[in-house]
Amino acid sequence: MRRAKNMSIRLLGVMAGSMFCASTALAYLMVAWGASEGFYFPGDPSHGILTNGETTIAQLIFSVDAVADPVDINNSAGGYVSGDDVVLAEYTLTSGINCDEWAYFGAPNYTGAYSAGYIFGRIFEDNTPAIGERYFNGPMETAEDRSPPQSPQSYDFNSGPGYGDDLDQVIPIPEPLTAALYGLGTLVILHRRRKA
Ligand SMILES: [Ca+2]
Repeated sequence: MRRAKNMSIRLLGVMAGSMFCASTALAYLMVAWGASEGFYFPGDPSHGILTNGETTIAQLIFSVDAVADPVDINNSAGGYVSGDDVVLAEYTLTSGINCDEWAYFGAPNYTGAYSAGYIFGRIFEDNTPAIGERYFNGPMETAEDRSPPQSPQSYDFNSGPGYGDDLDQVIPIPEPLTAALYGLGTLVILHRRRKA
């Protein structure tokens, strides 16, 4: 009797264990990312974006929608993304160390939790992004659930075969938030005056 009771306790344990596993099974986003052709300066395909020793930032970004939202220069803590975009991984490139002047590179594979959405790459002109500087967004691709033992999803910043891309986006002047708040304050005062 006692043995049967132990058996049932053990069975309950196994059942609870498998239920726990089922409810916590993670789907994985695994990405091998890099640039197969590199990058050149806007209007000057004769040289790459870095001179020897210069450093810049490449990012792997997740977006729920299929839109690469513009760089927000005020969001340095979040990797300069805006809207629903989230930086998954950053890779610092230094010409002469882990890339050449064209910033042709292969970053370490990214592994994280999967959720439905898109991924894209971004590279900046240098490692201290500023208003008016340039950056490039790679192609937008659907994020894939690549739970092990599958191989990582492959992501290439360069979509055009046989040639690099130029940095075709300009970091915009941020929205004047303080001016907008000031304007809102003025409206409230006017409204109150009208009521009085
Ligand atoms: Ca987005």
